[in-house]
Amino acid sequence: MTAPALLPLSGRRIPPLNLGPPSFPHHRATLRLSEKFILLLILSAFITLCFGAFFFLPDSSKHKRFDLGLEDVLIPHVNANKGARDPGGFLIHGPDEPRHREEEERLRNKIRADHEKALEEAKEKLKKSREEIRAEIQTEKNKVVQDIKMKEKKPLPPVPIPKLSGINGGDPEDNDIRMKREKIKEMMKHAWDNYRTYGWGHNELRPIAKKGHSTNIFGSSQMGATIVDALDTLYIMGLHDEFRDGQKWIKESLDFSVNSEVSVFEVNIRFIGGLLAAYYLSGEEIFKIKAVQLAEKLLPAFNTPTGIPWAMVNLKSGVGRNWGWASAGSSILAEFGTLHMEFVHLSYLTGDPVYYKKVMHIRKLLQKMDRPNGLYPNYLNPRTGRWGQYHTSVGGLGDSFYEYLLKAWLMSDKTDIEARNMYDDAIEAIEKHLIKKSRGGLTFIGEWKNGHLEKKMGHLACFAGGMFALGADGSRNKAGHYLELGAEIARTCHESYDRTALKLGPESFKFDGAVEAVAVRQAEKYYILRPEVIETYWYLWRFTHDPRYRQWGWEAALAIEKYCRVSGGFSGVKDVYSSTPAHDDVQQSFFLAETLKYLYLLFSGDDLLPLDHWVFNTEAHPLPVLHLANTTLSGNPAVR
Ligand code: DMJ
Repeated sequence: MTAPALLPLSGRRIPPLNLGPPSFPHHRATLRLSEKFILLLILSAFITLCFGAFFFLPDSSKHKRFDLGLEDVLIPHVNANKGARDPGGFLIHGPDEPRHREEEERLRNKIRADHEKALEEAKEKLKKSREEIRAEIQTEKNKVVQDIKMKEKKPLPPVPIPKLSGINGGDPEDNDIRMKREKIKEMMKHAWDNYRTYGWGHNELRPIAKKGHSTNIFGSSQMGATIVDALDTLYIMGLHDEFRDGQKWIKESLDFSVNSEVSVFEVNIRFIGGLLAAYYLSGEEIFKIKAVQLAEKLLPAFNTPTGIPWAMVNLKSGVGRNWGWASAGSSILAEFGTLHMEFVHLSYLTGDPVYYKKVMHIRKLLQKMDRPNGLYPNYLNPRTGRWGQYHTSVGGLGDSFYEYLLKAWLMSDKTDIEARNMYDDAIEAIEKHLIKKSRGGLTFIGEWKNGHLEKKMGHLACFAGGMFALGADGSRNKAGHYLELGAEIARTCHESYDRTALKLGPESFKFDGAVEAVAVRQAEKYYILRPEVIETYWYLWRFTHDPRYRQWGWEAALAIEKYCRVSGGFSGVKDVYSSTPAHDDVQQSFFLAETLKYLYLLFSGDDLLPLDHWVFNTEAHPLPVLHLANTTLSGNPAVR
């Protein structure tokens, strides 16, 4: 059997005819037939291509027809310059034919550019891993679902406005106090105006570099954190032009559909809290709408096996996770335990119980858990529902969880007895195990780590002086004791300021032998414009009217003015024990939300934001007490 001649490796690929011996006529005939078939196939493909191109290419007559159709729909009156129509509806070219050519050219270029872009995107896609592509698809799917949901959304139900008293006023009678209050307002203007000039739309400001700044808690997007955080301070100070400027930005530019991973806690206390407070103070619907839009974006963070939310959530994809540094993959007590006030208000305003249910679920779960020595550890694993490291603190990682138990009770017009009981139990355990007196007679709150008390108190823990005073009324027959405890904490924190060169407090201070209320490690000597000490002075002032609190507050204001003020705003300092401090070049958003607000309130009359009508969230955003008559969660159409 002779094999047919091999095809050449290059050149013409069609074999010569009559290749094989006559004994294989059938084979040769088959070969010829298939060759013809291939030729036919190529020819027909070519014709199809030409035919397709004829329809596909941006042919001018086709465009004219397409143009005509759209024009009929969108522009009912034919523009005289565009040429007349013949009775059949086709354009008769008039004097502006060159313009049509230009238009065709523009369209052709656009199609070319679109194709190139699509090609580039396809190339980029091919570089990505399977996982990345899958995540992108999921993100797109989520977006579609979200968009459909938003479209289906009914308008928010009308609800009764809780009693709002004291949103203006507080003018002090005393001249000296009035002058001090004016000075604080001027500081606020300096902080705001510089942010307006150099950082507008960014989350925070670098007052020395004079540009925008951000940290990972706000994700990768610029969401104007300072604008949202500062709004209610502007409002109560009567800075209405600035307030309106912020409102305009929020309406036009604040967008939560961003691919950005944010801290659920920080976004809740600063953004949702700030928007809700701005809504209640001004009555402007836009703030309520934005607060609800954002809250919806946070809800996927609760999709964990236990319902304890992740610390972070991607606003676009809804994917959540925890901080890498947290013990055993845990969520943080002060983060998942500081949602209650805002979420109850969201349910109140929307008539949708989903928010309320989320935070009540957290509470129920915590109630069921064993607590070592009656203390709540700072770490809880959202997958297993087990505590992480046994570390309890009233400063960072724990602080506002206790604050929100007390404030949940206050905000409910003292009807949420369960929250009050949890607060009382927690504070009793804290007092027993964490609160001590130093040799020099200073009361401090230490940190409990695996059965050992670390005699160190953070600046953050100084807020507890105010909390103890606020919770005194309604405690288990120990009102005097808690007011006194609050005053002692205020004194200790004041000492931590007074024992520095700048009269500003360090981030954290020790009680160790001869060391009392002083930072030891270099890394703990900074002051980043934090509010907690001034917050405590204000609460103590409201409850006692002891002039020392105004005096201490004024000392702090002067020190901030002297050492933190720069031409581009206010900056933190790196070492409060050095008389020539280096600046950290960050103007934190909480400086405008909290530090300056508490100072302003300290030099205002008690009729401004009275505490029996307003409860301040942990970022100093005032939310009204939901008085019994108004506390329907289903939305009551009676008022508004
Ligand atoms: C603020 O964002 C809040 O007060 C929070 O509860 C913890 N501390 C910062 C300011 O120090």
